[in-house]
Amino acid sequence: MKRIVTVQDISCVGKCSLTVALPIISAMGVETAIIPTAVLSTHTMFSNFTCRDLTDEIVPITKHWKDEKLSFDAIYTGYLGSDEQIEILTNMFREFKTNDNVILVDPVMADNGKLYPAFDEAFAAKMAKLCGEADIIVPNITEASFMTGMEYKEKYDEAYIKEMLLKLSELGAKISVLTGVSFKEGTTGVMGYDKENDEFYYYSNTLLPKSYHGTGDVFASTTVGAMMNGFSWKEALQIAADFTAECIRITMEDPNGCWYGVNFEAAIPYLLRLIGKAV
Ligand code: PXL
Repeated sequence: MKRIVTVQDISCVGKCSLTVALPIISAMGVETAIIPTAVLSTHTMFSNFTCRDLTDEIVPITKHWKDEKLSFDAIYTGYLGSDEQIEILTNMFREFKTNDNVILVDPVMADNGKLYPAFDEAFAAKMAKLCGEADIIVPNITEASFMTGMEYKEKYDEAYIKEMLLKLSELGAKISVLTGVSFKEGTTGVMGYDKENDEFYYYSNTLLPKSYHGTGDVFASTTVGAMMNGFSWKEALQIAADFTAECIRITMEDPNGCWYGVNFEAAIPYLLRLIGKAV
């Protein structure tokens, strides 16, 4: 069985970060070790959330794992809370990188043209460096604009997206992916660039009329899970985009669907069919 480790916060209620990554990647048949970087009562889109930082635990955990000679087929980082955590993760990547494993960084820090409240431009610059240590990165357009210095645009053409992908790839990752990319009204998709093969890949779905928190985490988790199931990066993006769209569709149709996250649980059977693991 493949084993990955994902490093991000645990928002106790919120259907994001670890409460999404752990069940989705496990359901895909992949052992999912975790390092919780902080414990929050909810994600940060709620008011008055509590937060306990766990930065001091990260190095002792990884040191123990080194002593136990544990290795990982993938390392996947999501929401990180501070510059210090980014530094620690940079060192962890160097310690646990092998010729065969995959490092995926989702530089969670911004959306809709703005940084999330906890972050500033200096943090974005540090996150850009962490992206340079990864094999594959999956920012949205806002995050990519902060990391590349390119202007954030709501209306854009293919040339803008391709230029952004080329700038992202200069950070260092082999595969750079932009999420939430649309070239046609009523659609949304992802575009990736493989710098070793100088190849772009675009995949889109019908745009659903509602957006929910945590869908980026659903997408990134599914991408990792699909790659661990032997799918190519392009197939993995397609599986992740289809699954994320299905999660949104199911949530929209649920009269009790909540605002803070998607009903990914109900879409797991669909995901298993997508990866050929349906029972
Ligand atoms: O879904 C990304 C995410 C993860 N973790 C926390 C967040 C967010 C987005 O706002 O607040 C704590």
